[in-house]
Amino acid sequence: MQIDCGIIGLPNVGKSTVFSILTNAPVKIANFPFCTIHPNISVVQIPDLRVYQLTDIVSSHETVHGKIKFVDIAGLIKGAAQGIGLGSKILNHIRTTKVLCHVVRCFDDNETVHVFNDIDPCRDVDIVNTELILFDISQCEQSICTLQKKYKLINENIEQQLLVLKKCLDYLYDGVLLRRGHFSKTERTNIEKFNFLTNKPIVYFANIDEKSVTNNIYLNKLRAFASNDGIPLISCCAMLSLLKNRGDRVETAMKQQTDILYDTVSVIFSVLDLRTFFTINSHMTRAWIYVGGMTALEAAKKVHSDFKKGFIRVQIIKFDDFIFYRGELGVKKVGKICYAGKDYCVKDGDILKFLFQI
Ligand SMILES: Nc1nc2c(ncn2[C@@H]2O[C@H](COP(=O)(O)OP(=O)(O)OP(=O)(O)O)[C@@H](O)[C@H]2O)c(=O)[nH]1
Ligand SMILES: [Mg+2]
Repeated sequence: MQIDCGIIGLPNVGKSTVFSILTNAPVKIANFPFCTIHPNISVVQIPDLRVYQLTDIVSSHETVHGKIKFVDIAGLIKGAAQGIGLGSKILNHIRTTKVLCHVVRCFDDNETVHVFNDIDPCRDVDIVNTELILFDISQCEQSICTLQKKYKLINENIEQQLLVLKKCLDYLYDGVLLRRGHFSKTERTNIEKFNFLTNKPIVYFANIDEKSVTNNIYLNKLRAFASNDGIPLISCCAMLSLLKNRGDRVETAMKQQTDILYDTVSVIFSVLDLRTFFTINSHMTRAWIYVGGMTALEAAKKVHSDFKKGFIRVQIIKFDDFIFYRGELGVKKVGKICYAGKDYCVKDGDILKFLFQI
């Protein structure tokens, strides 16, 4: 499954710097607002040590890791949703992403321009949120209009969609982010397809400076704000990637870079309830990313449609057993291989083999 994460925030707060840390991609970083105009997009491997451990034992020819796509867009300012700055077009680039990473400036530096001339992370978050709400209002109004025009004869399904859209609009007019709204499970499923930005899970990325790693007042404020809202927060000094580019303290910078990608991916996995199962054979060791609650039959379909069609049962080896007993044969010897039917709920770290007939 494709995991994609949109990187948002005010202009010149370090979004592209964060993007370059996460992806190692060479991007334009400069000290002026709207340095990024066209989105930067890069796909990276999900760091999961288990994939290497499995490959080591299986010695397969190919190793396929899970992947995550990051999309770094231009900065948002007041009125962006109405076309000010680079306008609402930029927000379209992140409409289909699954999660948003909101970069917030938490460093003092007179040399680096802030669009409001002072540092106030909570205010900055509010401004960006307002733009997301305004963007969603226009999307929601358009969708209501299209549905009403397209279907003169209202059928039950359309009526349900219209009802839920009107409920969304009420929340948005009241300044409520849709992810905080109260919706039933069916309503949530109905909303999903409209890709509203305020309905996406969000992660705050506090961009701090090296000088105040231990006691940063901006970070403390943002942390309190985030915790009040139940939003996860990652903090890092994005500047470290620049140090690396200068060839300065290369090792430290690279280690931090890997740690930041690891932390970011872990938080994204947690907010999206993502897990990993594995398939192994002499050709390929492969990590598959899935949303929690998936059954063996759904997993079979993910791997190959034939596996689903002719599904008989699934063989399961736990990752820890596979490592401890050094492979399938070892696990078999101690009788730790399990078999289950199509309704088995796949667990993180399961190594699956599908038994099927054509
Ligand atoms: N002092 C300091 N400067 C930073 C830090 N992170 C980024 N910067 C500087 O902030 C400026 C903007 O960085 P970018 O990564 O281009 O910011 P952006 O948010 O992508 O900017 P736009 O694309 O214009 O919206 C650059 O001059 C960076 O060097 C940091 O942690 N500390
Ligand atoms: Mg940028």
